Amino acid sequence: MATQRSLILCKPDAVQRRIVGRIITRIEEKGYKIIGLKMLQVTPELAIQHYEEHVEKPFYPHLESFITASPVIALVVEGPDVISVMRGMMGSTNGRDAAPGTIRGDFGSSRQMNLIHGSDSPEAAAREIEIYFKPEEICEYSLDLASWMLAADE
Ligand code: D4T
Repeated sequence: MATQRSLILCKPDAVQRRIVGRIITRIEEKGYKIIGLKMLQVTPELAIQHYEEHVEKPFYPHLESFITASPVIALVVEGPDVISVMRGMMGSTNGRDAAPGTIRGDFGSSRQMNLIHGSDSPEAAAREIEIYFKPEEICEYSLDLASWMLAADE
């Protein structure tokens, strides 16, 4: 078990559909700690930085139009194995394939408008957190309930 951080985005469709609160509730109910949170407008330059691995792909122009179409909510979330656990909670990329009970499976049926982004590796998380947050925008604090959420020998 590793305590990790992940960059989570509630994408423009989540903001427009007003389900950001429900997505954040799932993160809080899971027991993860939100250590950074803000609303911002993704610019084309930021989209290129974020999606650098996809910039040459045929779907990129559509992806950029979508991600810049409305503000997003960006979060830094911390907790045990949060990167893979959040990916599980999000579900498959395409909402039509995502399992019921996952965020994408419960709230969407699109591949592009898939509501949420979560870092897919520790390296991606470090890179993406740096893109979206200044160090002083991240709050380090302890959760008083932490000793009831994870055993000391885990
Ligand atoms: P993100 O990165 O947004 O959390 O999504 P995933 O990790 O689940 O999926 P991804 O990197 O493969 O794709 C990034 C982003 O591009 C959209 N997309 C993807 C698209 O519009 N058309 C496509 O053909 C693919 C493969 C969806 C998510």
